[in-house]
Amino acid sequence: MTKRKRLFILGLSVAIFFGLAVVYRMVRPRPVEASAVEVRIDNFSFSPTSLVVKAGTQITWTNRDDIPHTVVEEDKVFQSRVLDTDEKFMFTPTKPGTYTYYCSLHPKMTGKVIVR
Ligand SMILES: [Cu+2]
Repeated sequence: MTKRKRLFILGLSVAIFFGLAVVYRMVRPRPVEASAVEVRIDNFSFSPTSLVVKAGTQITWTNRDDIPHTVVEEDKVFQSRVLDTDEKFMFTPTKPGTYTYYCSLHPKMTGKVIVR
């Protein structure tokens, strides 16, 4: 291989590497840059189902459904009482990690908060 060809391949590799890095930065889940975020509970689901936030971000769940729901973290890191229509529950995570939660009245309803 000529030196020229080798340089071309090296240059191409570097360009592809940085291209992929840029694409990765665009598609990876980024923390919501806000001091507070909302999760809607409606039609037996949490929306958004999965949320990425920075530690210290206040999360508010609001029950927009016609029936009661709860928000219970698997390891009881946070746990709401029974929320009737339009009632809210707030939690501010301080430790990074993945928190999976569900509705104790309808355990098939699940959601996730990823704290960075
Ligand atoms: Cu429920």
